[in-house]
Amino acid sequence: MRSTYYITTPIYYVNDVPHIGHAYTTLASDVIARFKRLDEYEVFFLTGTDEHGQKVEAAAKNNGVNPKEFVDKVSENFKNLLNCMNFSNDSFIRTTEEKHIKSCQKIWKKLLNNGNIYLDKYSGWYAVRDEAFFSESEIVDGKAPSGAPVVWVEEPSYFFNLSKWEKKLLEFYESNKDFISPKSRRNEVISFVKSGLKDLSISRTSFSWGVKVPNDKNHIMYVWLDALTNYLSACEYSNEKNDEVFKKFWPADIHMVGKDIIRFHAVYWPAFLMAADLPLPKKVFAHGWWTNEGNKISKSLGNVIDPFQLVDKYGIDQIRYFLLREVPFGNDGDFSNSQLINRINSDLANSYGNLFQRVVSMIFKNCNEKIPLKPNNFNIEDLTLINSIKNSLNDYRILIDEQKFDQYLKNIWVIISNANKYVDEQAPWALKKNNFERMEVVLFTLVETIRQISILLQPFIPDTAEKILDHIKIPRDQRKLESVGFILKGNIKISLPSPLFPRI
Ligand code: ME8
Repeated sequence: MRSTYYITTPIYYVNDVPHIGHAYTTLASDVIARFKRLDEYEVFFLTGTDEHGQKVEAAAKNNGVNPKEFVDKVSENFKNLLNCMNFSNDSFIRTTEEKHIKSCQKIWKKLLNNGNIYLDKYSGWYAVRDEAFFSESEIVDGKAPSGAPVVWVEEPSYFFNLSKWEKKLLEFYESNKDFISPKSRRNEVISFVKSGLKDLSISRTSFSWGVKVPNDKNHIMYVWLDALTNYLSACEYSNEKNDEVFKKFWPADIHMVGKDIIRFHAVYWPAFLMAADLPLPKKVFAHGWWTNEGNKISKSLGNVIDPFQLVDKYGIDQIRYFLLREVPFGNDGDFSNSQLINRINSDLANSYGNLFQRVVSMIFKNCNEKIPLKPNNFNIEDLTLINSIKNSLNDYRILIDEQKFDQYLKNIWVIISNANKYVDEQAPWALKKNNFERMEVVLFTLVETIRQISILLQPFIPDTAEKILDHIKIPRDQRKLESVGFILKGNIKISLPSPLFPRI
């Protein structure tokens, strides 16, 4: 049986249009999902929209429409982003869907029956922008630690007995060292939990845009309990008739999130799951934050980076490559147009694009428009190049499992650069005159290297990799990871290529 792999992105608030930060998280998840499919996993890749809560309700009001009308409209923008960035999600969940609402109510009942919920009264601070509660001691200069404005809230509320789970959480982190990644985030979460957990308010009564609490019509569920449950809803947690999908995919292999929401995913979520007797996800990865030319990206500063415009201007694969190559995943990154243009010109156009262009053109012009037949007289230089990926395939698997996307790409670009050097050193244009047979071996070696590189690049730059693999006529069923280990047979008719990445 094939192994399964369940990967999720956060579900995005529909109070706003999607920006580069949202595209980034889904892109990283998309690359992992695509890689796992290449490696023959049965993948379930989920994304979606978070449509309840005070923030969304307020945004609807500002737009003069009712919340349902508003969320229907704005969630479409997030769906459009999927196409725009060539994301390969298997499902898109919206928290206003019936099956999600059923799932929230199911987990609520489970928590209640297990004795983990009680009714009391909340009084404290609430930040609508963060959709989070804060105690007096957490307030900095009258604001939430994130800088979000807070309001004082006093209302009847159901509580989840989070404090009871403190020890169990710490034990869980201890025996699952990779649960929270990267390490710096893990330390941050552990010290937060060690500093003492307070019970968590999990219902609101002062507004109504949310999932109703079962058997108490005055309360709606706290939007984060509602939102986190999406990961269960999407794999059919509430389907009472058929639990096969749930059994197959839950627990998730990885929740990909930004560092702003690590606490919800690495503290509250595992506590809810433990309290509901459900298995825990295997990993939460919290990546860093993009700024725009040194400034925090925000609507009020008017510096939101629009992924639709970027793709339109530079191309999908160019943006996909840049975002994951430029900054080590996990670190913060600064978006700079000049850096983007540098990467496109140097890495994509001059290195990879040029390698493909010159090798395929030489073959077209000198070898009767055919990739030469596989030779059997490779020398040591040829073999070094041909085997450089083959012999390190497992390293690429590890890099994906550790979310080291930039390193993965760096490794491939070392091979691309070696291949370009090899062209210069072997000088096939000179061989053409005095050793035609050797020229064929050299060109074969190069096109074989391009084949392997392009197979490995499919998760990152799917359109371009496909163009190349189509161009050299690699059958669709020979583009899996394992196919890297094959070797071209050769004698393949090709056409003259057009440039893959126009210089900017
Ligand atoms: O928090 N840099 O939704 P959200 C990098 N609905 N990533 C960024 C970013 C930036 N500047 N800005 C946003 C929510 N992100 C909840 C999630 S999940 C059960 C509920 C990304 O619309 C990053 O992944 O505010 C961050 O965690 C997420 O968008 C927040 O999206």
